[in-house]
This record gives sequence, structure tokens and C-alpha cells, in this order.
Amino acid sequence: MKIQNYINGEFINPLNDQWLDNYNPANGQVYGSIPNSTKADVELAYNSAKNAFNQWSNTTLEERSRILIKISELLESNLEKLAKAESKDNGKPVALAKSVDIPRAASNFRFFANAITQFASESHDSTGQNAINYTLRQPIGIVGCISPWNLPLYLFTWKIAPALAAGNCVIAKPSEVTPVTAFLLGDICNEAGLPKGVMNIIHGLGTSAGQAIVEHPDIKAISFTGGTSTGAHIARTAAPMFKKLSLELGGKNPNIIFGDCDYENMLDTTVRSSFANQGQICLCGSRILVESSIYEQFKADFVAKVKNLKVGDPSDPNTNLGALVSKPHLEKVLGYIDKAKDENATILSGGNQLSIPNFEGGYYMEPTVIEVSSNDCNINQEEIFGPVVSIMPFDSEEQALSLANSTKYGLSATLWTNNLKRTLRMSKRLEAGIVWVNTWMMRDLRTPFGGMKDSGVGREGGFEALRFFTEPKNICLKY
Ligand code: TXE
Repeated sequence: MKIQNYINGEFINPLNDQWLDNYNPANGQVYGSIPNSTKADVELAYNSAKNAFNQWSNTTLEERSRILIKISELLESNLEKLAKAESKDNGKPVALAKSVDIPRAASNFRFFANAITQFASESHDSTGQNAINYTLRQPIGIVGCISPWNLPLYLFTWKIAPALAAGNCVIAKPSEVTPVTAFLLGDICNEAGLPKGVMNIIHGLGTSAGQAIVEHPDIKAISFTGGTSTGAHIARTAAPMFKKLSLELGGKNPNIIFGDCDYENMLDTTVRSSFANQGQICLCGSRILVESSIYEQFKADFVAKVKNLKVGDPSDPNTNLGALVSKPHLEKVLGYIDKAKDENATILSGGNQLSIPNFEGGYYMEPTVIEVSSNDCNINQEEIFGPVVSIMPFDSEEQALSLANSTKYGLSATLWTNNLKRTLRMSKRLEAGIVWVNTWMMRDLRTPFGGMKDSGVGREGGFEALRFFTEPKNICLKY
């Protein structure tokens, strides 16, 4: 499969004619090539976006909304094809792509198509001064959207949809590891009637194509989801140009379980929050903290469930975990198991690479549960981003809070308890952008999404995303 850049509504080769291999994680085989784009390709995309901006930013909201809804419908009608493509590119189970990734991409477009028609700005009657102040929310212009490989189309569209809805033109770069569904989106945009140049998709490495987007002086806002160190690098690069930044970065999320919770629901959801998408979701609860009174029971029940998870062929509907996204990533995750052993942690389940019959070259790994005695170890402090969770006990609410907050990250936290007062107390004090109580990863697209501390800056979702992708201008009118 030959992937091309999508610029000005057309599919074109990179100007340097250089290409990168694209791998199928399920079997480790190369199955396609993608452009190794550079600054010159970004410049071409920028010029096409610039030419399109005047028309798009002046298109009526009804028309913008109609086109975005059409994109959403086309994503839905291509569900099967897109889900298979996502699975082949990323290694995730087809069933997961079909039930989560692709429907969510369609929802992103539908949601922001509607949200923009409800996006109001403020006005103030400046009493006693014979003046009215009102605020215009204007599109920023040309914006950059850079997304990761774990939820490829889901996160790509999470940025693009609000950017377009707000009237911007976009230069977007999917991860070089998972470019295919972003490539397929180009055709869908054309079919939906999105004017040429409004959306441009550049493929290639972060250090060249991504860096060129961030360095471009006239791309005034960057929405980025990815690793914390890459986010820090982007912030340093963008700072002298005073770009608007929204950075959604890593997590090391606590999953805090009290003895008074609804046990069966907690157990099933904790298996999911630990290993969904092979543990490669920034929201996965990778540090499980359990009240001492139920610790031994939880340990036995959880490990038994984890041992029953099926790892293998992503196209098999019974598969729970597919392949990890790439060989380097698998090696990185396995490296953390070695670190855990060095730190005398106890591997309760898994810990090894897996060879699956007929998929021998694939990047598979056993779902892994590690018991730790301290929160200071590597596996409790660093984002592993794979099918690896740690468990440890706590004795009191205060200790649970202290353990939960003792990492540099602050993306999400999950709390399992039926005690209302404790819920209110703890939710307030947890250092996280999102707190789930008695559930996990239940999303309402109207809510703000993002993290504290090293998990990023800014919030996306709902009107927060539309605020990010617009420039507020105050107009003071004296009468
Ligand atoms: O991410 P990168 P990587 C975490 C996770 C993972 C680690 C590294 O812990 O192990 O990050 O993953 C582009 N200028 N998350 O290396 O590098 C890159 O091409 C502009 C958490 O894959 O952050 C890709 O499109 N762009 C996470 C995107 O950034 C650059 C999801 C993300 O890649 C760039 C993924 C540069 N200089 C990984 N360098 C989450 N928060 O959900 C890279 N890119």
C-alpha cells in the first residue's frame, strides 16, 4: 500500500521522493510505504491552506456543519474497511477498532459540527460608561494537529474536527507508525465536499515533518497528543513564536480500589482499564492501589482473570489483546519488566514476549501484573504504555491519596467506592484532569479533556476545543 500526502485535495508524493516502510504489527511484515516528508512538503501544504482560508473561514456555519456531518456519515458507512485498516496498521483487535476507534472518529465530526452552531461568545453592557463590549471568536488561521499511534483515527479527528468547525485550515500529521486511516480520510474529505486546501495531511517522521509544522512561523497553534518528552520539545520550539499550544501527554494513572466498592463491576472494569488496546491508552489505570482489607482477594481474582485473556490474531473476534504497535515499543515495554525484576518486584502474571502460531514475527506480549512494595520504583513512576500494571496495598484514604498523587503525571484517576463523602473528598484532592468514579473511560464529548503536571497543558473537548481553536477579540463600542 502506497500512502501519499494529501495536499490541496490531491494525493501527491513527497517532494524528495523518499519513503519509509510501514509495518503490520500482527506479523512484523512490511506492507506499505509512507512519505518521508520534509519542510518543503509542509510549505506546500501551508500554501494550499493559506489559499483556502478566506473561503473556509467565511463559509456559513450551516454549510461548515453540513460538510462535517457528511464526513461523519462517510466514516460510519466505511466502518468495516476503516476498522480492518486500523487493526492492520496498529495491531489492535478489529473488534475494538470497530466498536471504539472508528465510531468515535465519526462522533468527533458529528459532535463538533453541532457544537459550533451552539458556540456563543459573551457581551457586556458597560453600565454607566455608555458602551457595549462584545467578543468575537475568530478562527486562528492555519493550525497544526499532530497525533500519536495508539488511537490513530480517533485522536487525529479529535483535533481536526474542532479545528475545521471553528473555521481554521489544517495541516495534520498522523504518527508515522500508523498512517493508513489518516490517508483514507483524505478521500472521505473529498467525497464530503470539503473545499480543496482546507485540510492537508502530511506523512513522515516527527523529527522532520512534525518538527517542520511546529517550526513554521505562520502556523499559529499546535494541538499535540503524544509523549511527555516530545511535548516538552514542542513547547520549547514553539515558545519564541508565541504559538498557542494544547499538549495532551503521558499518564501514570492510579486506579484506587476501596473495600466498599461494587466488587464484580470493579474487577471486570479494572481488567479493561489495565489492558484495553494492549494497555496503550494514556488513560489506562497502570497503578492499581487496593485497600488492605480486600488486597489478597483482589490479587487472586484479578490475576486469575488476566490469565484468561486471549492474546493473538487481531482479526479473531475472541482476541482480547492484539499486537503492540511496533518492535521498538515492544522492546521498550519488555525493558520495564527487566527493571521491575532488578528492583525485586514480584511478577504475578505474564512478563514475557509471546510467539503466536502463524503470526511468528508479530509484537505480542503477555498481559502482565506486577506486585510492588513501593511507589518509588521505575514501573510506578514511568509511563510504560503497554500491557503492564502494578498492584500494591494501602491502609487509609490519606495514604491512597498520597500514593495516587506521587508521580510527575496527572492525567486521570479512577476511584472505586460506594462512600459518597469519601468520593467527594478524594475527587477534589486527586491531581488529575479527569476522575472516574465507579467507571472508566466513559466519555461525554462536552467535557474538558486533558491533564495536569507533566500530563500536559490545555484542555480539549466540547467548547474548550473551540476556544482553543479560536482567537478571542474584545470589541468595545461606545455609544
Ligand atoms: O511518541 P511521540 P512515541 C507516550 C508513550 C510512548 C511514548 C513515546 O509513553 O511510549 O510517548 O511514543 C510526532 N515535532 N505516548 O515516540 O514521539 C510523532 O511523529 C513534532 C503517550 O511514538 O510523542 C507522532 O505523530 N512532532 C501518548 C506524535 O508526535 C513530533 C500517545 C507522537 O509521537 C516530534 C503516544 C517533533 N519533534 C505515546 N517528534 C498519549 N498521550 O496518548 C515526534 N513527533
